[in-house]
Amino acid sequence: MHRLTWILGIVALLVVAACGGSENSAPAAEPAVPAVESADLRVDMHDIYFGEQANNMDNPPVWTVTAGEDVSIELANLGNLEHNWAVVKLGEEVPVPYVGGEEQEALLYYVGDIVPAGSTEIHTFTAPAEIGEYLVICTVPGHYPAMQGRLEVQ
Ligand SMILES: [Cu+2]
Repeated sequence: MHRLTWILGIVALLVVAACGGSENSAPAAEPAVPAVESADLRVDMHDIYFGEQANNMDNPPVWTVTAGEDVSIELANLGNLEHNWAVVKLGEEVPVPYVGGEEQEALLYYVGDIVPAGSTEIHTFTAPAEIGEYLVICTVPGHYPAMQGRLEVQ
């Protein structure tokens, strides 16, 4: 009788150990790499331009959205300076030369404010309700007009 109790105890311990082992191994079955977040728009920020080429004044990058929709935007600062992405109200002018700060009245909104050098941020904003082609600028002093693009609202 004593021996049977002892054997049952050992079996019980083994079962507990086996269950514990399977619980511990469960997290290892999950993906090691987290899923990549995807955004509706991607904006590459360089020193000192948006997009792929340093010719924003002649050929600004265009990002297209639907009026009034919620938009996620990835701001990838690939440069060594800080930048931002700010939408200017329709029909408003931004002074040139641009020293920063004087655009406040003309801005519809900033998205994400300042993006530090070498970092990527994902933000959401609501696209303007009014259809049109909006000027987008970086409001860091001296970056406009070299750093600009267009937000096409359809
Ligand atoms: Cu900038």
